[in-house]
Amino acid sequence: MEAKKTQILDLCDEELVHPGNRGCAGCGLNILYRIGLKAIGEDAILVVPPSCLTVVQGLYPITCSQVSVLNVTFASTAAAASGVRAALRAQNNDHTKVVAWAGDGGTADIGLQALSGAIERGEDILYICYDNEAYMNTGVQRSGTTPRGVLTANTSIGGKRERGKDVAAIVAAHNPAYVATCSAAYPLDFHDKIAKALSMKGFKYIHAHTPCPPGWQMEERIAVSVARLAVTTGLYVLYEIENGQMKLSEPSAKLLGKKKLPPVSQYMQAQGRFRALTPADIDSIQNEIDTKWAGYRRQMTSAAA
Ligand SMILES: Cc1ncc(C[n+]2csc(CCOP(=O)(O)OP(=O)(O)O)c2C)c(N)n1
Ligand code: SF4
Ligand SMILES: [Mg+2]
Repeated sequence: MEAKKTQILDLCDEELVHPGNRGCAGCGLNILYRIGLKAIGEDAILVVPPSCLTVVQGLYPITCSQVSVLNVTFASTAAAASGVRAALRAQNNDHTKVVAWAGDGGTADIGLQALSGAIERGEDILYICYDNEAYMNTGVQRSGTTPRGVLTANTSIGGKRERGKDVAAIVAAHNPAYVATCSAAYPLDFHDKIAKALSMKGFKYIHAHTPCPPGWQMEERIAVSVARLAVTTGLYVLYEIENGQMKLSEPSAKLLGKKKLPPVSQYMQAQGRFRALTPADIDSIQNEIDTKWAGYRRQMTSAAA
C-alpha cells in the first residue's frame, strides 16, 4: 500500500534549521535542507564535505543547524559516513540515523569511489546529493553533472563540451536498497522519500535537483519555477527504484497523461548559463526528451496490456 503523502500542514513545527544563514536568496539547497531535516529529525549525524552546505551551516560556534554535523574532506563523505555507522554500531546504537549530504562535485567527481565502495558494502546510511550542476561554493566551476553546453567559470566559448553524468543511474547500477530523484520544486516529495529511505536498512541514495540563482544566472524569484520547469518539461525525471523496479513519482507520472509537454526551451531561456546553446542544440535536447518519454509511454502501455 502507498504511504500517505505529507501535506504542508502535516510538517512538524520544530525548525532544525534556524533562519538567517549565509545561503543566497532563492537557493534550492536551503529549501531542501530545512524540509529534509524535518524528515530526518534530531537523532541523526550528518556527514558533510566542503560545499555550499558547509557555508549554509556556518562556522562553529555559530551554526544554523540543530543536528550533529561532521565536516569531512571532499573525497571521503561516504567513507566517513561508513565510519560513523561503525562507531555507532560499536556503541550498540541502532537508532541514530547517519546521513551523508554532499554536492554534485563532491559526489559525481572526487567522492565517487568512496560512494561506490559504501554502496557495494551495503552500509546502512542515507546519502543525499544536492545537484546544483556545478561547483558553486568556489565560484561556479563545471562538475561531472553540469549539462552539456552550460557556461561556467572554467568552460570556454560554447560551454561544457561533455554530457553530464547520470549519478542516480550509476548508483542504481550497484543495486542498493533504495534510489530516488527529487527536486527543490517538490519539497514534500523530498520529505517523504527521506522518511521512506530512513525506514529501510542498507544503502539509500537520493539525488536532488537544486536551483542556484548565481550559478544558473537567473533572478532569485524565479528559482523554484525554473526548477519546476525542469520536471514539467520532462527534462528532469522524478522516480524511485526499489528491488530493481523503477517507478515514476507523482509529478513526473502525471506527465504520462499529457499529449504534449512544455518545450524545454522555456527552461533554458530562463537561465543565462544556457545562452551558448544554438536553436539546433535545443532541438536535439528536445528530441532526446521526446524519445525518453515515448519509451516511458510504451512501458506503461505494455505493463497495462
Ligand atoms: C581536495 C579538495 N579540492 C578542492 C576543494 C575546494 N572546494 C571546496 S567546496 C568545492 C566545490 C564543491 O562543489 P559541490 O560539491 O558541487 O558543492 P556546491 O559548492 O555546489 O554546493 C571545492 C572545489 C577542497 N575543499 N578540497
Ligand atoms: S551559490 Fe547557489 S547553491 Fe550556493 S548558497 Fe548560493 S544559491 Fe545556494
Ligand atoms: Mg554543486
